[in-house]
Amino acid sequence: MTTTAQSHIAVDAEAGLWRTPPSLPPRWFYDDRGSRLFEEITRLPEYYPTRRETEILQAHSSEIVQLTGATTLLELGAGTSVKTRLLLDAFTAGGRRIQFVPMDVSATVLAESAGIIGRAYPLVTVCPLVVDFTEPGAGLPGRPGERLVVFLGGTIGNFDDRERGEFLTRLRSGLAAGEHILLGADLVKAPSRLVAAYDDRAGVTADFNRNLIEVLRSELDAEGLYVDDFQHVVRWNPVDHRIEMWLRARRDVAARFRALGRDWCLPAGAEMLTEISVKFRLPELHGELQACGFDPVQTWTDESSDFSVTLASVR
Ligand code: SAH
Ligand code: AVI
Repeated sequence: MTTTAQSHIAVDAEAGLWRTPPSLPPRWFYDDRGSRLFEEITRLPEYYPTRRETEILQAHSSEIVQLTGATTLLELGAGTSVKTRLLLDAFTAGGRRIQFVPMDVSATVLAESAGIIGRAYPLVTVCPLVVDFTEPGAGLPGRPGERLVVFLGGTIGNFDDRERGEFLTRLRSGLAAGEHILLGADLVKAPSRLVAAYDDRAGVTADFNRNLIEVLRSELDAEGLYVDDFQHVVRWNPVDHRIEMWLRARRDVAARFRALGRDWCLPAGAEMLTEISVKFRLPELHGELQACGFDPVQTWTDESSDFSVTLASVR
């Protein structure tokens, strides 16, 4: 990771690790190994969101393109942009040239996918940006009036209610009236399916979760901090309709972060909150969008109504 990333993780660790319960923002999952593990997650039999969202985009990308008329596609938390290629296909179908700006904190994944997409799409000018979409003041590139901001994968669910409101409001303020966003959001369903999607039999999500300990260890120069001391725990929280991922200490943890000059103790059985993944009901999601300055234009779901993609215009 870069020096900037190191100083950021120090700030986030100081703010989160000594709280009750301890927590860290999910962006720290995505070092090179974490990004590769996420890619593996998207192919797991239990993890339906990627397949469902792909189905929706396969069926409706042309319609989405017609409804927006955008010439610049900005993608937040783009990752490998595999699904986004369905939109790029539709945008360039008539020989139209467009600009594509994938944005992500993971510089390696971004550089790789920008190269692949640039070679595959001669009509697309690819301008990758390493950016943290939670940072205030990170403006949106591209010419106002012609942009579509794409936020796929259900990553909007990784914010809590307050963070989501702040994020959408800031996104709105960076866009011009009449521009569009395309938002992928996972939907409420049977808790057993939800828990299985985050606690897969092969243990890939457990490795993804526990990788956070390795990121903390290496980025903050920790001693006494071991991945094997932590157990992956997944719970459905019915009150906040969200999946929660935790790491539970298997034994007393007594670590020292040399980069912070601080000790971190976690008694056996204590837990750290590593990720929330909110699942939505469409009327509520539409209400939130409206409250933040977006008018929902259309929502598509897959045949089983597992996942949703909403196009909304900026008011
Ligand atoms: N959009 C892809 C990837 C989703 S995984 C898909 O639908 O499959 C979440 C992605 O968001 C990862 O690539 C991760 O690196 C990125 N990410 C997480 N937090 C971020 C942040 N704060 N700012 C920018 N990107 C972030
Ligand atoms: C990126 N985000 C939408 C994923 C999710 O489903 O919340 C991250 C993830 N965490 C565990 N599995 C996948």
